[in-house]
Amino acid sequence: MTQPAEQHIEGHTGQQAIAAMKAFGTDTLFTLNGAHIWPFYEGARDQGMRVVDTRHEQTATFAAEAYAKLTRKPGLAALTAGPGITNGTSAITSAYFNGTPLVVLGGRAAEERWGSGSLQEFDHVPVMASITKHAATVKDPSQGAAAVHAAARTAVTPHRGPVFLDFPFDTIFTPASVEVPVPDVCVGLGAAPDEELVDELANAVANAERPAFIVGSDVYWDGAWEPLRAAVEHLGVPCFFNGLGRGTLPADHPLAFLRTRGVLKARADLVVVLGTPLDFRLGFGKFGNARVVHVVDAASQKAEHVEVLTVAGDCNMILRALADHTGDRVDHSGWIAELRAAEESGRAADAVLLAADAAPIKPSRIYGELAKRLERDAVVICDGGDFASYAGKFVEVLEPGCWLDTGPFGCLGNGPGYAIAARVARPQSQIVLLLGDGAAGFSLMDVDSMVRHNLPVVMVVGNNGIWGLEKHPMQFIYSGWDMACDLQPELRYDDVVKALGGAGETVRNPADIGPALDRAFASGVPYLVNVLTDPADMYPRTSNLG
Ligand SMILES: Cc1ncc(C[n+]2csc(CCOP(=O)(O)OP(=O)(O)O)c2C)c(N)n1
Ligand SMILES: [Mg+2]
Repeated sequence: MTQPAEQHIEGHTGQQAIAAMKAFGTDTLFTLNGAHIWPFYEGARDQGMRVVDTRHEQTATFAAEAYAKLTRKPGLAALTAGPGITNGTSAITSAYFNGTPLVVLGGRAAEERWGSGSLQEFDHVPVMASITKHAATVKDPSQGAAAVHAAARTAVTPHRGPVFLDFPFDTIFTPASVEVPVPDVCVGLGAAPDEELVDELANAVANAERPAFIVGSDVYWDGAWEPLRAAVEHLGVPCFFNGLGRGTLPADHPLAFLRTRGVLKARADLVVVLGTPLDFRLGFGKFGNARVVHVVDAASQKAEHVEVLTVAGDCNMILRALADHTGDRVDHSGWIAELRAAEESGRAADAVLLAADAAPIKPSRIYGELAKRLERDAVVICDGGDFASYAGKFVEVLEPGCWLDTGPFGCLGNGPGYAIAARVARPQSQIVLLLGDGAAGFSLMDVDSMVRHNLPVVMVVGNNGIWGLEKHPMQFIYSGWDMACDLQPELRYDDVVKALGGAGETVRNPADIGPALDRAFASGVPYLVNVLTDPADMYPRTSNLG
């Protein structure tokens, strides 16, 4: 890397901090007001950075995380001292689990009077240390820009993640005259992989009878979708996806599979998991008798709970090497045909569910109606239990960066923040937010932020009147008993949105879902389609969450 250029900035330390972020291409700040952080706002004003203020710091921080997910630039949230920062904790933790590059700038009580009991005097750093790549307090005004520059660089360096810096009141308001570093490059910071291990991987794929890839978020973060396509087309490897891996190969590509994980587990002899942890979503890294190889974007991501060949390094470099493999290779066309046949029969079975005419409405029918209306670059966001799991089963993702789930931290309430950022980052695309009715309760107030900032989003609530993903398992495990699983039936979440300045409607009949979605897409405002669904419907879950 060459020496970064510099930009001279006069102003409060907080202004320097924002200038340093802007240099990374980050053009939006998500926040909720507090006097401790006003100089960040001065910086945003000076830098022409858009400021989107929300009604809860959790929403602001989730929005900043999703901005990163959608742009692959570092996301930026500014949170006021004390409760502003603690309110951001769940979203910062989500970013940590998701490997999302996020910079959170916090206010902090004055250093000069530390220990005397200033308002919101709280040492955030120990709280943040366990959920970030780095957490620190910036005490020297001359170091504000440099600290933020280093923070953003840490955030975007694989394995990516959140970084937290707080600025004491008497630092952030102190004028400073500094050179703000400008990064010359903020992608391609990944390490080169060990060539021998890459060769071993390439030979294993080429020589396997029935290999498969499971493609996760770090392939997306590394921007490696072209090398992925080249590698799997060259070696003939069927692909499965999770997280932001969805869409790295379009769901309609002949090597993309959505419905055949059962066949994968039963029949694959080699599973290469790329850029996602071997966690509960992937059977903790066990796929029947298949050999497992784990490709990670940094050595820190090596799994400790299983003994597998691990190849660490930039996904572009690893996948390009696979695409360039020259030795002999087994013909995988029979295996691909076997999976394709299973996929087609799964698709036929799904078609029945997607067209389900039952009343009360089956959630699958909502997805059937949605599928007919989604454009290739639609951004689909999930927030909920069973209703969101159906999205994972039925939504076909056709482009990179179009699928936002909460990830393995599984924090309900991510949806409205994610949707706000999606509309900011993709002004022309359809933005669809799928909400369980339980999930909707966490942050629906932030429809107000969508309205104030003119951010139209289509929201669909699968309203079954219960915390379904808890109620059904509780009923099963306790043989018919449950507690704390019920919500008010038929609540009018659409009326909440209307009260906040958006629009919406409630749907009770399957035939009315499609026309309601059409009105929602045409409305140009935050619009909530409140679909009353069957509380008896249970997602057919096979994975072990624990
Ligand atoms: C912040 C948070 N609190 C609690 C949970 C536990 N939890 C997971 S799924 C779920 C039920 C979600 O219900 P809803 O959003 O209505 O979706 P449904 O399962 O009914 O479709 C709950 C409570 C969680 N994941 N996150
Ligand atoms: Mg529910």
